[in-house]
Amino acid sequence: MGMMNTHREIAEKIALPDEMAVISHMRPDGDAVGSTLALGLALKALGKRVHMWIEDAVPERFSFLEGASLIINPPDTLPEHVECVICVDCGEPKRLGDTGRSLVESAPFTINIDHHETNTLYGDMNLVEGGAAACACVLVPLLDALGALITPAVAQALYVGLSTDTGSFQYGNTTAQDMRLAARLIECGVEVGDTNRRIYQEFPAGAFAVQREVLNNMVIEENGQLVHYSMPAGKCAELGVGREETKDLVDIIRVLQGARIAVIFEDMENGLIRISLRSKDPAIRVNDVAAQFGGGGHAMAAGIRVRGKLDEVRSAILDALRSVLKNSSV
Ligand SMILES: [Mn+2]
Repeated sequence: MGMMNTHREIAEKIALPDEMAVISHMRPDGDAVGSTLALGLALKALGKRVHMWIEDAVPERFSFLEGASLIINPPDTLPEHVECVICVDCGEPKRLGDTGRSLVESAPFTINIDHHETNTLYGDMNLVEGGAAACACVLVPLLDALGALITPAVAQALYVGLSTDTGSFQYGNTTAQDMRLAARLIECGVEVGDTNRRIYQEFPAGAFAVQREVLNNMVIEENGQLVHYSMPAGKCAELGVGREETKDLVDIIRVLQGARIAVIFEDMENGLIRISLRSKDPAIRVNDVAAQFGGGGHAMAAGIRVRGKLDEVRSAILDALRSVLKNSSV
């Protein structure tokens, strides 16, 4: 545990077993789905028997990816012949969900491939690049070391991971090397227009009901520096949408011109309040505020899950954010 390995060492280890599993974090995003599929499909093409596991369904917008239907919920027990479980895009075993975590704990060998700075190096072997924009970026040199072919399906899965984790190449984490990787993936067969249309320009009707709700009820304060929205208990049912439609709500309000902090408060109806925090100002580290309430994340994107009442939790967190704004006034 705790040791870092090279691409070469991991490739040599992966080459040995006949049957293995690839697993990623619950509530999967594009990089979780894309990394699971890219590695899973590449290993299958090398003749391995491969299981692909993610707790919670693959989101609708990624279900067009070739092989997406091969991703299933983690089984209750480890299949008999699985010799190795490879975790991708997952900073800590807890994020795999209860079933996934117990599978990893019972696996004869685990490999941890990730790009979260906070990764706990929980694998028997670990390949973690904290500075990489996406787990997909960490996987490509490994696929090369394995001698795996980047087929159009593998390239598309990697491209979706890279594109979604860089905010379609808009976030500051996007490097020239990422652009070169994107170019290589396009050369390997990614259809850029079709892929981007499917992941960014095809929202189900329910998503509009949620967007209307957010835009009608968002609160702007502190001279426009702080914008927030609260989703009360029962709202999803009232709008006729599932929880998966509430995943990226903070992106709807964070684009407010002049906003420095955007927050979504969501009553999860199980006694928990979920909070998503975004900073648009490098001087404001929302993960520090999240840490005060038992949460964490990145400096400009953090989250909290806390037990309590929506209005009480909200007023405590907003107070903390207002004082952060006061102490770093522009
Ligand atoms: Mn990722």
